[in-house]
Formats: sequence, structure tokens, C-alpha cells
Amino acid sequence: MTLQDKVSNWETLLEIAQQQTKARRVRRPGQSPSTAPIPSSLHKLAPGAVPLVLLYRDTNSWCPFCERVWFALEEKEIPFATEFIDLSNKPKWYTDLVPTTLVPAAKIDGTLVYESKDILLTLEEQFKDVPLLPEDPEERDRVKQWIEEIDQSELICTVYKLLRSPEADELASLQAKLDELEQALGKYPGAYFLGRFSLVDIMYSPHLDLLAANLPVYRNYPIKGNPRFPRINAWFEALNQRPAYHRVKSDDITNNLLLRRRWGAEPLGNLQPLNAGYSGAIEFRAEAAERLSDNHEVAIKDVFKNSGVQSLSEDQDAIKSEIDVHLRLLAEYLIHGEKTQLPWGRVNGKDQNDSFSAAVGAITLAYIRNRICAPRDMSAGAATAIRAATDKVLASLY
Ligand SMILES: N[C@@H](CCC(=O)N[C@@H](CS)C(=O)NCC(=O)O)C(=O)O
Repeated sequence: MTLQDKVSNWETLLEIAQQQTKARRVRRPGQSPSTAPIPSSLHKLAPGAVPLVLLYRDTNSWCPFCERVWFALEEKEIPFATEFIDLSNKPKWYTDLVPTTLVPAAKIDGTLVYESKDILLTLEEQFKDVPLLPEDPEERDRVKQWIEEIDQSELICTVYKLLRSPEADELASLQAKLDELEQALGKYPGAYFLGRFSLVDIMYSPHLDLLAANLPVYRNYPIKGNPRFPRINAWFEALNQRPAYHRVKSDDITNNLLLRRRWGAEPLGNLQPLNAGYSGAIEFRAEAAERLSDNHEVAIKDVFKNSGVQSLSEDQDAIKSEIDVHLRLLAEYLIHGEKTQLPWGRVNGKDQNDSFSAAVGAITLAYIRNRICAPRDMSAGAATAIRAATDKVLASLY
């Protein structure tokens, strides 16, 4: 029996995956990104009603400032619509509309607001059901002042300066700033900056995520697991308990690759290891299988066009068919785990799969592993699960 005969078809894979996860996205045929998340509170909107908030954000979902706004919209359970802006080719209507020409921007009940901090504060004023600032007016003013300071904060500038152009003394100054954060987290009981989750956590989270993922790889300096920062570590743990955070955050590999590929940063080490807590969880595995099955046509085209696989043969249909079967095998493994019968490569001195099939499979899996970008394509947990699964399936080909 060939691999083609053993692996389920896409319809079956999609059906089984969808039985195991509620995660869904909308398809955007011919557009970038090819799928978009569905806000978790969209169901609150009356049929046919237009959401009061329209968020303008980057197509690749890399922008940490956009992530702040998305995080708040999810936490505050506000239904919203999204318009994606290609930052490498911003449309004229957008640069005419937004004075800074940056993302994020938002239309909130018809009024344009830009700058992530100002969008967050406006949402706070207009959507009061789930408050993310203290109610006491004096404390509220103090916290607003703090938010202004974070916005101007040297921490965030130092993060980016350090990761892009390394200077030894900048690491020392960053450490001092992290020490200040550690102190700030000790002001209130509980894991969050104000004791309970607030806009202060949202202001920091995408930047600290980026830093925690990249400092070990680009500066050989860990934050996670570092005994110097017990409160920052407890803060990450607390954030990890929040469903909204899981929807909006990137995974470490996306962050590592972004810095190298987009900003040309020089790594000192290799990619971060995968988080085993995510890679084994069926909710994330099923989400990854659902994404792959639902969007397989785009994935196959992408592998064919961009991975270099075309150099293996002139028979394009044969290549596409092997890409297809190896992606189905990946989805099958994501769903069924170790119950899946993976190939064993050579058996009794003979190749079980022909070497062309194995070569296309290897390229397909290696390419897909690092092509997935969270949260653009799927949640960080699902992205971790698919990366771990590609490693496993790849190991079975020869
Ligand atoms: N201070 C702004 C910063 C926003 C920002 O820097 N956005 C970047 C993406 S992460 C951007 O729009 N870059 C496009 C450009 O520079 O043309 C905010 O908080 O919203």
C-alpha cells in the first residue's frame, strides 16, 4: 500500500478535526492573509448589525502595538471588524486617513483613533462592561499616568535597539529596566501589575513576549526561568491562563524568525525549543489540523511555489500530489497522534517510499514548519503543535 492509499482525504480530516476544536477562521480567497480570526464576541452582535469598532492592523499580525488593541478587544468582549493593511505597500486611502500612517488605528463608533495607547483609553471610555482600569478616580488617574509613561518608556525602545543592534552596555541597562519591572510587580499582591488584570498588563505583554522569546537566542540571556525575575515569570504564568492572550500572542519561533528574517538580526544561538505543554495538547493539535485541512489548497500552492521543491522534477502534478499527501499525513498525525502509522523509510534494505516521494515530503514538512506564523495563521499553541508534528513526521520519512 502506498502512502496515498493509507492517508485520509481532506474532507475526512477536516470533519474529524472540527469535531475536536471550536477554533475557526474565515477564508479570504486571493487575499493576504489568506485567513482571518473570528473575534470571540462576534456572536453578541445582532444579525446584520455592523460592529462599532473597526480595527486597522498589519497583514502579518506581527505588530505588537496592534496586538495590544486586539488583546483589549478580546478581553473586553467587544465585537469588532478588522481591515488588514499591508505595511510594505500601504494603500493611499490609509495614509490619507491616518496622520501617522502607522498601524494600529481604529474607527470607534465612526471616530478615527490612532496610537495604541489612545485606542485602548478610548475603548475604556466607551465600553464599560469589562473595565480594565480601576474605578476609583484617583487611582484611575495614577494608572493612566503610568500608561503614558509606558508609552514613552525607554524599556520598549531599549528592547528594540538591543535586539537589532547589540551593545554590551545596553544589556546591562535592559537588565536594570527589567529589575524595575520586577519591583513594580511587587507593589500589589497577585501576579498582575495592579493586582488584577488591567491595561498596564496589556501595554507590556506583546513587548515582553518578544523580548522573552528573543533575548535567549539573540543575546544569550534568558528571562523565562531566570531566578532574578520571579515576579515577571509569575506574570507570564498568569497571562498564560487567559484565553484572550492565547488568541492574540505569537509563539517563540514566530518571534525568533521575525527578528532574523525581517530585521536581519544576528542570532547567537538556535531557535527556541518547542513548548511541550502546547505540542501535546489535543485542543492545539486539532486546531492545527483544522487550519491545515481547511486551508490546504493555499498551503499546497505556497509550498510548491516557495520551498524550492520544483527543482526536483519537471512533473508538476507529481510534486503537487506528494506535497498533498505529506500535508494530509501531517494533519492525520496531529489528530490521531501515535495511533497514526507513520512510514518507516527503508525496510529490509529497500526504500518503502520511493525516494522522490520522501524528498518532496521532507521539503514540504521542513518548509511548513517554519512558514507557519502565529497568530496570523493559527494560535501560538496550534503553531507549536504543528511544528512539533512536522518534526515527528519528518523523522519517519527515510
Ligand atoms: N506609537 C505607535 C507605534 C505604532 C507602530 O510603530 N506601528 C508599526 C508596526 S509595529 C508601523 O505601523 N509601521 C509601519 C511604518 O513604519 O511605516 C502605537 O503605539 O500605535
